[in-house]
Amino acid sequence: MKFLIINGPNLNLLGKREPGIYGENSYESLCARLKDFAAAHGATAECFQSNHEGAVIDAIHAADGVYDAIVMNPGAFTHYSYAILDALKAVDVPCIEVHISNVHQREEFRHRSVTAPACVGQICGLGLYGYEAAMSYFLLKENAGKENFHTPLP
Ligand code: CA2
Repeated sequence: MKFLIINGPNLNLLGKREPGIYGENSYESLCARLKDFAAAHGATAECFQSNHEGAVIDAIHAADGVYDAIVMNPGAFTHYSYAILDALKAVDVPCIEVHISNVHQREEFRHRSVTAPACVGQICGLGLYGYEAAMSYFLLKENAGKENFHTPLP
């Protein structure tokens, strides 16, 4: 399984600012860890980060037919980017939306995601584990029905 991990604006600052909210691990260490996690499960993961909405949209378009699944933290684009919503709808690659923090414990504007309706599901509040949780879902689904794997609930 080929994963594309997309991170939106400011997530390149992971580990450098606001460690109380986003933890102490850097963006680079997150990517290394997700690549290792994928490899340990016979998969691959490529990481993409941009502070620019159009670049995120281009990455989603380019994923069509290339990747099996997208795990995306759209950052603050989550709360207002109808263009990213449309891009997710336009491609045939399933996506899970991840938020490091529990957005529902934070400011009201973070409670709403305009991008989540185009996603299989959304994970928030699990810290960086959320990315692996999303990848685990896709791996379990791929292996559903095979020996030694549980069939996930629909
Ligand atoms: O909890 C999340 O993962 C968010 O997607 C993070 C976004 C925020 O706008 C969303 O409401 C929730 C912000 C990312 C900012 O990332 C930083 C990381 C380290 C230091 C400073 C900012």
